[in-house]
Amino acid sequence: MNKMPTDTYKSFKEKVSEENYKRDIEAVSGDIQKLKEIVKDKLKEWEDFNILNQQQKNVIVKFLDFYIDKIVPFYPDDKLVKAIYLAGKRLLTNGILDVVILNIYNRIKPLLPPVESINLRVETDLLAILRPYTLLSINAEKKISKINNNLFSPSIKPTVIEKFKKAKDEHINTKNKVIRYVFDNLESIKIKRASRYVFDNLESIKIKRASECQFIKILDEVDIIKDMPVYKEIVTTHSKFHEYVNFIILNQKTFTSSQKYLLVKEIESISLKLLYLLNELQIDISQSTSFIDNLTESYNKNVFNLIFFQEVKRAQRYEFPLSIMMIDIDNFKKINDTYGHLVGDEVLKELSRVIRKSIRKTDYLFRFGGEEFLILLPHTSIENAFKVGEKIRKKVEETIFSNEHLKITVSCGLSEVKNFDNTYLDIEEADKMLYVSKNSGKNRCTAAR
Ligand code: GH3
Ligand code: MG
Ligand code: MG
Repeated sequence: MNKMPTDTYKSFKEKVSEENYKRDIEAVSGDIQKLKEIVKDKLKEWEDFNILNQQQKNVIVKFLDFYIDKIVPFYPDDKLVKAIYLAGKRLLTNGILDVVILNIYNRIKPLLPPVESINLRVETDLLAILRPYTLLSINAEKKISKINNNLFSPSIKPTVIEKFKKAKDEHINTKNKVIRYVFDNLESIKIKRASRYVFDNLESIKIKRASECQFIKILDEVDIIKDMPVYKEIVTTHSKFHEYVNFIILNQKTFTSSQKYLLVKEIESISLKLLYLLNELQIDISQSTSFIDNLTESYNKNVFNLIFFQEVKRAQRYEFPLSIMMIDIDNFKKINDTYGHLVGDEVLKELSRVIRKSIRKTDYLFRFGGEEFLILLPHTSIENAFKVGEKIRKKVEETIFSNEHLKITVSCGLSEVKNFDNTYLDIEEADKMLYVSKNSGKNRCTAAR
């Protein structure tokens, strides 16, 4: 999938040849150097610039400096187009609103030398810079998932896409609630926008920690994202959003209306960044779904060796324990035979959810065989892994599965990685322990000690 805005430059290249462009640039090269200085000075007077936080200001200054100096004088080739696109992405991830960029552009435009080809070029660049923002729009987003679905096989599961959508809706809803809360009874365009959503009552805005937020809880149901760098960034950005909101709730009475306006801008920009990152995450997922078991959304066997190897090396190097747990459903054949495979599948799906809730974010859940799971527990001794196993076993025992209200039990076998030169032995050991559990009555955990 090509997100690069090369198409944007097509009409520019049709209108302006490289030769002519070079000639024009040469004629005004002094003006362009001067432009850099003028912009730097004028920037400080612009209202849209001054409402940005320090980090955002730095990003803009650096960008303009780089842009005028290193990008504008050259005829755009693929490398330049990519650089411009990445710059746009950077502005977006820093939560700088597209209106701010447009306003700055509108102020730079009259400062440019009055040469048609250069003006056309800068205009084309603006479109390229705004491309990542366009990708954010809902329609484009739908298109992205569709394209990804066709490109990568197996594709993102519809349930994962649903979860993302749910998480986004949840966040947008909260954000709009907060904005309404900030404005309280002030007339504003923002309120009109926000009122498209249903608000139960404004009092429902409470101090909430980010980790308690439904947004994160929904995302946490997607096992595969926790190792992705973008996910970590989402968690950080989301925490920032909550810190901000809590600050607003605590100080609401003291804000003046112009302060409120700035607060809303800030909230909008953090939100924008969050939505953008979610989009990125969705793309990352679609590219790695071949490692994911479609039914249970846990890792599949393909990726086990890779992760296991890495974790074993880490455990050996930093000398921390690493445990393996095998889980197998007891008498699962009977469930399939009695209620059919679809019900069996549902049980598998729910079981993986139950397991995931009982393990750490740093643990790995693999679907190892049909109804057999393997959990890798870094930083966990066999004693502690046994406790986790018991926790899972009891939770499964208490859970009612599927619409058929089924009860199931599981057996576990555990081992700790000891044979660093031949770790296969340790997996085999866990398997043996599972066998012991099965042979001594099932619904139990056995650890190799
Ligand atoms: P035990 O307690 O000894 O484990 O008995 P069991 O019936 O669970 O026996 P076993 O582990 O040998 O059986 C595995 C069964 O799991 C066979 C098959 O019917 C079922 N199974 C395997 N993969 C799937 C799947 O993807 N979906 C469904 N519905 N069933 C599966
Ligand atoms: Mg079984
Ligand atoms: Mg089995």
